[in-house]
Amino acid sequence: MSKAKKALLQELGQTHLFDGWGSKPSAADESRFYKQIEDLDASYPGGLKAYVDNGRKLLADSKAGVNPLEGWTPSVPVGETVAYGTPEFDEVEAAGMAAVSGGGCGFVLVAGGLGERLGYSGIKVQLPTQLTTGTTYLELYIRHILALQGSGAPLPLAIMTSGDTDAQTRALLDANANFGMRAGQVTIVRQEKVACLADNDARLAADPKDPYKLLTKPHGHGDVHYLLHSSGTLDAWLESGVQWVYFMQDTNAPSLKVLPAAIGISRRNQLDVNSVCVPRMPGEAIGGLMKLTHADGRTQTANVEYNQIDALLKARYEEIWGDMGRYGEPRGDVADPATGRSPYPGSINQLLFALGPYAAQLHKTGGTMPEFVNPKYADASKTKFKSPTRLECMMQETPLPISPQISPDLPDYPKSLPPSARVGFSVISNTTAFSPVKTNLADARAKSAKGEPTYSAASGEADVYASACEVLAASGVRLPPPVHAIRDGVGVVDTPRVVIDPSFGPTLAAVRDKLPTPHAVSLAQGSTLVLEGDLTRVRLEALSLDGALVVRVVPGADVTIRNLRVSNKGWESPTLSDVGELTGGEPEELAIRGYKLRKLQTRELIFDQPGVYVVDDGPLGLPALVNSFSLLGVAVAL
Ligand code: UGB
Repeated sequence: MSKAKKALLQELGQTHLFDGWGSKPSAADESRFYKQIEDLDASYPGGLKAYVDNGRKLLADSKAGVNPLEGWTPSVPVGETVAYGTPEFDEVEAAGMAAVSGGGCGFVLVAGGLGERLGYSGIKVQLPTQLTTGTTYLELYIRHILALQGSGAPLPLAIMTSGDTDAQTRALLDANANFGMRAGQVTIVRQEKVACLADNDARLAADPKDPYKLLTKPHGHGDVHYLLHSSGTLDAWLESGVQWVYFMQDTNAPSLKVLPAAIGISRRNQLDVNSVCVPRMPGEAIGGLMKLTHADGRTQTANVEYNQIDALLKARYEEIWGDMGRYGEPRGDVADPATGRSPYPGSINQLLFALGPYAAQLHKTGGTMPEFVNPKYADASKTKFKSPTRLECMMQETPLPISPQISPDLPDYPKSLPPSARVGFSVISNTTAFSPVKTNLADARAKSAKGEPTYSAASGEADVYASACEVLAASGVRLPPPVHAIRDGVGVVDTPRVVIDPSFGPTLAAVRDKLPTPHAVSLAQGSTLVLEGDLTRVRLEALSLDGALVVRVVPGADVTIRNLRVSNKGWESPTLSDVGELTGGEPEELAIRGYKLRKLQTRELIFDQPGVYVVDDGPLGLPALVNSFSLLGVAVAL
C-alpha cells in the first residue's frame, strides 16, 4: 500500500512531505503516515488527485480575483409565500401530510459542526431547546418525526456527524434508545476532514509538530450529499417509497413545523428543489435566494451568501443603472420599503428535494460537490498564506449553485436537471420558523444592541415558546400579546412559556382537533404551560391559566381536560447576575444564556398509568375528585 501511495504523492508533486522525515523513519511512523494518506484518498470523490487538482484550480482563481458573480444579474425568484394558519396554509399542509404518511419523507440532520461561535463544548444537538423541560434538539426532532409518522410506516432519519461530533451523537442516541425510533430507522454518516493546503501550488501541509501527520480541517456541510449517495442511503430510501428529503440544521427548533406545508407547496408546483426560506432582514447573516440571469442567457435560482449580497446588488446597479427594482439596488442590501424586509427570501438551509431527481443526479455526478477556497493571504502579492487553507463546500451549493469558485466543468444540480425541472422557494410567513442557536452571549449582546437577530440561546428559547404560542393562537386559544424584553443584554420577545410535546399534534390541523373549544382556553402573561409525554389521546377543552401548569401523560392514558383553573405564583427567569449566581462555574447551558429558571409554584397533573381520565374543577373551581395518579392535580378516573 505504501508504495502505491508514495507513487501517488510523487505524481501529485507532494514529495516535500518527506523532507521533514529523519533518515530512517520507524515502521510505525511510516505506516501511520500512509494510513492517513490512504484515508484522505478514500474519503474524497476522485481521491487525493482530484482534491489537489481542484485545489490548484480554485487557488489560481482566487489569486486572480475571479469574481464568481461576474455577469450575473439578480432578481427576486419565483416562489410561494403562504401565511401560517390561513385556509391556504391548511390546504398545503393537508396535501403535504398526505405525502408524509406512509413513509413518504426522509429527514437529514446535518450535525457535524461544533458550534465554536456559541461557546458550548458539547455537541449542539444535545443543547436544551429551552430550560422549561430541557428537551434536547435531537430528542425534539425525533419526537416530531415520530409524531408525523403516527401509526404509519417509519420515516427514516439520517444524521451527518463529523469526527468532532460522531461519538457523542451515537452515545446520546444509545443512552436514550434512539428516543423511540426503531433500530435501522436512524442512519449515521460521518464526514471526514480534508487535507490542508500550504500554498497556491496546493502542496499538502504537514503538521509542524509531527512530520508523519498531515494537517486537516472540516470540509463543510456540503459533504452531506456525497455521503448520502456513497453510503447507499438515498437508494435505500427510494426503494422503501420515500419521495421527499428534508434537510435540517442542528439547532432550529421550529424546523419541522412548516415541513408538511412546504411539501404541499412542492407538490402543487411540482418543485424538484424547494428552498424553505424565511423573510430576511437586510444585513441578516443568512443567505438570500436570488434568481440570477447571466449575460449569456443562462439562469439559475441560487443562494447568495450574506457576505456577497450587498456588493452584488451595488455592482449590478452600477452596471445596469436605472432599473432599480429589478437589477440591483444602489444602496445594496436594504429593505423593500413596502415590506420593511429584504426583497430576497432568506435561505436557511432547510432544503426539500424530490428524492427521485436528486438521487438520479447524484448517480450521474458521483456526489462531486462544487467547492470554494478562502485563503487568508500574508500580503497583497497573494503568494503566501497566513496559515494553511483547505477546500470547502456548502450543502446549498449542490441544489442551488452559485459558489464563487465553482469550476465551470463541475456539475451543478439544477443546471443539469432536465429542462422541465423546477427550482423554487416557499415561505411560511407570520410564524416563527427559524431561530438557530449559534451566538455566544457577548456577541449576542452586541448584535442585540445593533437591532440584529441574535441567534442566541436566549432567542432560541424565547422562540420555542413563541412558536408554540403561535400554534395555539392559530387554533383560537386566547393569549396575551408578545412582550419585548431584554434578558441579560439580549433582546427577546416573551410569550407564555409553552412547551407542548409534538405528539399533541405534529401539524396545525392536528392541534386544532385537540382543542375543540379553543376560546375556552386562555393563558395569562408570564404563565407556564407544559404538556409532556404521550399526548396522542389528550384533549384540552377549557383552561384558565395564570401561573404554572405541568401535565405529564404516559402512553395509554386518555385525558380530557374539561375544565381547569390554575392560579399560582408560577415560574420566572431571573438573570444570574441579579440573583448573585454568576460565579463563572455555572453549567454551560446557563452561561450561554445568562439566566436561569426558577420554579416558584406549580400545579402538576401526572397521569402515570394507562386509563381514561377527565379533569374537571367544577363550576366553582373546586376539585371534583383527586385521583391517586395526580400529585397536586384534579383528575377523575372513569
Ligand atoms: N455543519 C456540518 O454538519 N458540517 C460542517 O463541516 C459544518 C457545518 P453553521 P453557517 O441558516 O443559519 C449557513 O456553521 O456557516 C452543520 C449557511 O451557509 O451554523 O453559519 C452544522 O452542524 C447560510 O447561508 O452555518 O451558515 C449546522 O447544523 C445560512 O443559511 C449546519 O451545518 C445559515 O447557515 C450549519 O452550520 C443559517
